[in-house]
Amino acid sequence: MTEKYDTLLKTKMSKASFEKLTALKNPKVMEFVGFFAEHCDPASIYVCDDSAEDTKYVRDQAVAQGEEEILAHPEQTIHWDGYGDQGRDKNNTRFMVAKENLANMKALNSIDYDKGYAEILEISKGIMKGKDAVVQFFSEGPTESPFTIPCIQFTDSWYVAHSEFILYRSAYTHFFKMPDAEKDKFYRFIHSAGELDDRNCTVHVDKRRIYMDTQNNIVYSMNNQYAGNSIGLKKHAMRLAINQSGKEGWLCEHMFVMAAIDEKKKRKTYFCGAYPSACGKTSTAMIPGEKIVGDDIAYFRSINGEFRAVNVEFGMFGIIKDVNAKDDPVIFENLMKNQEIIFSNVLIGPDNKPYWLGMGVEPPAEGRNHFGPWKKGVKDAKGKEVGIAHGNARYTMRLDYLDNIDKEGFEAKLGVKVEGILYGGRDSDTTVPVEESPNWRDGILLKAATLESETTSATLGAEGVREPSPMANLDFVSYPLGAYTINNIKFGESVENPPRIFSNNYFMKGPDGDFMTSKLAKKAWLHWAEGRIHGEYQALHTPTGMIPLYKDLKELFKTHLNEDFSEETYAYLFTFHCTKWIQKLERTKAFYAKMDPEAPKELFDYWDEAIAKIQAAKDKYGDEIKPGDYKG
Ligand code: OXD
Ligand code: MN
Repeated sequence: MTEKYDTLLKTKMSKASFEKLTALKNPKVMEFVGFFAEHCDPASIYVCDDSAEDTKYVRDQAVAQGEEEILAHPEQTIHWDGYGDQGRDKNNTRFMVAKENLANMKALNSIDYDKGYAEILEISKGIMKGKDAVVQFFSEGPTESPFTIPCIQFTDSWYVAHSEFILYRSAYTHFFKMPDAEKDKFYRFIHSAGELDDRNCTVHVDKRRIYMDTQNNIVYSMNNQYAGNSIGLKKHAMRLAINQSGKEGWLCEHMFVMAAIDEKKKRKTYFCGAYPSACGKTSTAMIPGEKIVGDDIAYFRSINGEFRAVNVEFGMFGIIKDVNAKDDPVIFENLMKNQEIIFSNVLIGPDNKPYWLGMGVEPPAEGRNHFGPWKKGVKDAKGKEVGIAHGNARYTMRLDYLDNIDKEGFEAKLGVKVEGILYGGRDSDTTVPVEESPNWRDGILLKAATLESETTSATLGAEGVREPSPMANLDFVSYPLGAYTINNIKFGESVENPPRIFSNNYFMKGPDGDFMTSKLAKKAWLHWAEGRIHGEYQALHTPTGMIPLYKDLKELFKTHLNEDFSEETYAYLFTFHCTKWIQKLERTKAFYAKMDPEAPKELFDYWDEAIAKIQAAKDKYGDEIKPGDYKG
């Protein structure tokens, strides 16, 4: 059985690659690689271990095969995804689900298992013909730790392989050391960029499919390059892990991990945070003076009864738009250095340097971007003017280049003890900048499940529409939303001291429609939360939680930002809006009912009680309750 594909593999692999593979003595690895070697039929397959030579070889191949080009800083490269392959393809990303389970997975974009499997095998048959493929071994989270999820990636894209060496921990040795009993516990990712055009971009994006089998922990991704579609270890593994964690009672969340630092008190307090896109996630993780552990995905496990988290990744695949010297000095400075970075979908000027939207630098009037040769004013096939770079252009970079990395948390095999969780949404008129939840359960149901993001003039369609985004994790939740929400509640309640939960909203607008605080005010909100965790500040009650006292914020603004924070601004920002909150909870209820017809009644009962409480407050104190007026 194990030898089934040996003859074939020997024709496609060097002796060294074949030996690396067989040295693992892992029948499931051999079966996976053998099956797709035969089915996708690449000309050759290179097997990587954890050596520096292999990491270098993969980058060199990405350049030699034309998926990346070297820039003016020779350690930096540019990769372009096709014009129609610039973001996650939600429509063609589907869970393969057995017929009998299709009904309650409907809202999660599923496909009948047999139908999906037949379709993906058809699309992938011979898809790698004439191409060189690569096999890599990685770990989600640190290797050899209770958090580790081993993964294998088989791809014909050297850009994907290069990105993964930057973004994840290479784990060939971990596979090598796996005890026999665990040899079949790993995730498998098979990817092909498909046929490439003369710019080395995927041709058949109409046949782009990302099909996930959460029963067998395998993801098939075909005819794409954009990292959110192609990189198995990122959002595909995340969906598999969410599913697994639901069965096993832990959590995989779309969250950063950071440490708030109180220099004077010599305190380091770990926070995790979930924010829908464009709601302040990266800028919170990168607040000057604090430390970052990870910017995108966290696993939570109870370790000896403690709530502990790891950053799943080793690098960041960050949105580059608006990264500039003023707003994001640490990242900007790193992007300017001659160090290993893959830029994607930015403009490369005649000087062979990268330019992007919101860079704070005058861009050249011509160059090359995701559209091809570009000149100011150029229009695409639909007559739409092409900007200098795509709004979703990215940089791929190791996290440990950043001088604000928290090395201790980044390396910790047992993760860090999390003391605070932030859920940050975007609304211009309802939720306060920071509010603490009385307990874990209230936090999940009133802060996490109710998260919303309001459309802005920067997004397509109408402005001011609230889009529900429970836990900012909706795109990746891979089992019914009700059960996922219950698992969140249960997990926190199972540990001794669950983190305190806080909500954030950095986007409340003043009476004249402008923001009322500077962009860095988030540092004051964070340090209020940090102080609360350490028992430092009194709080005022609202129908949904606890808010700061004016005197404490005044001091926090002075100490951390050297800014004056006025009492009028405080009173405005921290006013409780009864009707708006009731509407928000009604939207949450309707959304849950739509997304998961089986969602447990206890969730709706909870929200109905919360609505009744707010209604009673409204009857007693009026629709708009000033801070301090509410007495419970
Ligand atoms: C995302 C990302 O799309 O992290 O969430 O890239
Ligand atoms: Mn993300």
